[in-house]
Amino acid sequence: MMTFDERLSLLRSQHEALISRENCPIEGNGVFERYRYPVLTAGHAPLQWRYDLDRSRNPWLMERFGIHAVMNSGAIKWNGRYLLVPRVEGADRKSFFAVAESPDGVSRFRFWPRPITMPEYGEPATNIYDMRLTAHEDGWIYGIFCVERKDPSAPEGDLSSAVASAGVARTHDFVNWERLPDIVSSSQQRNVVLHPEFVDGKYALYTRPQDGFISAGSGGGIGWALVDSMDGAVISGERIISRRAYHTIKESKNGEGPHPLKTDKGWLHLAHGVRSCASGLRYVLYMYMTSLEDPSRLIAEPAGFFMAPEEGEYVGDVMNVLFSNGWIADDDGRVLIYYASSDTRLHVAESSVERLVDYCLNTAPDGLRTGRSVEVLNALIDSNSI
Ligand code: BGC
Ligand code: BMA
Repeated sequence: MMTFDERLSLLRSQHEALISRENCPIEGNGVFERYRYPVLTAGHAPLQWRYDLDRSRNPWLMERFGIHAVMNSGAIKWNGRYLLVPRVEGADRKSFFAVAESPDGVSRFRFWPRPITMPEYGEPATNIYDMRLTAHEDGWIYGIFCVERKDPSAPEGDLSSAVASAGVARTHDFVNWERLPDIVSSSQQRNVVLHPEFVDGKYALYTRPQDGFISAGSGGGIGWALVDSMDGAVISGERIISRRAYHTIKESKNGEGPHPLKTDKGWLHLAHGVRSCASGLRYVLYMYMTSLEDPSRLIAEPAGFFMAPEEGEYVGDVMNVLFSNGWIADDDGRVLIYYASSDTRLHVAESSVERLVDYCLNTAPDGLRTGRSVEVLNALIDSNSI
């Protein structure tokens, strides 16, 4: 085994090489380009989070706090800085939030010195994850995230039933967070997202009603609800705007990703869709658009997935999963899409508002049966043979 000094210098040089690595785009399908390297991994966590660096207390320079994964991340461009607020998961399966910053949005992300200490609300959470960031026109930056607690009504011996609700916190600096009451809803809520603008003078939420902790049950899909205040938000009545359907990529569940982007053709949405198969739940990303006049009115939804796992993305802690809860629309029109693979690492893909709108408006919707898909394909072939 190496000496303490040798190990420390190796760890430092490997860490520095990882967090200062440049990234590069890979040509793709014309809709977006994936970047070669993940933007955040467990290895990006600062050494002082993982090791006691004192030689007398830790002569073997052992890891004292295991970081297992860095994934599903909120994203924002804030005062010209590219910030991510990912779900960082320890070896103990608890996740927490931390802030990482990059000069260009695609490489060299570095964590701020400490994780976010999120104030509790009510019964302390067992776990928190998947923050959606919204710079709202009321002047606050909100983070809405899933708060998970053990189901108090689970029978004795059932140690996995849980209750998911939406936690709310707001900040002006990403260090100090004011925790507001969890959103009150008659159903469990895991994927709640705050729309950036007032609608009819109210706060607008994308919701995802579900009957149980895992199963959507009678929950029809991504919902829309208006609430009077974020300080004690109560969801009373949701309208489903992106429905689940039989034999689609969102047969089992779906959920809004980050808040939608405003374009001159409508609101551009990124979401995840889930289906059940022999290898478990398969999570892919899809897109849809809603109207500028009424952000709850669907105007376009291309068939199938926008992004699905590829190659190494399939492998990780929870296989066959792509998940996104953060994107940044930059001043030059490019869109940086932060997506995690298999609950393990965080990647970036690049597109533009113009391209994503073209994708949504010019890709055929799902005809919901195989015969219609062949009609769409034949029409494309016909137009190419003229
Ligand atoms: C996990 C989440 C997962 C959820 C539903 C939670 O316990 O932390 O990653 O989405 O269960 O499977
Ligand atoms: C959950 C999500 C994510 C996770 C996914 C796959 O429903 O909220 O946290 O990425 O399952 O495990």
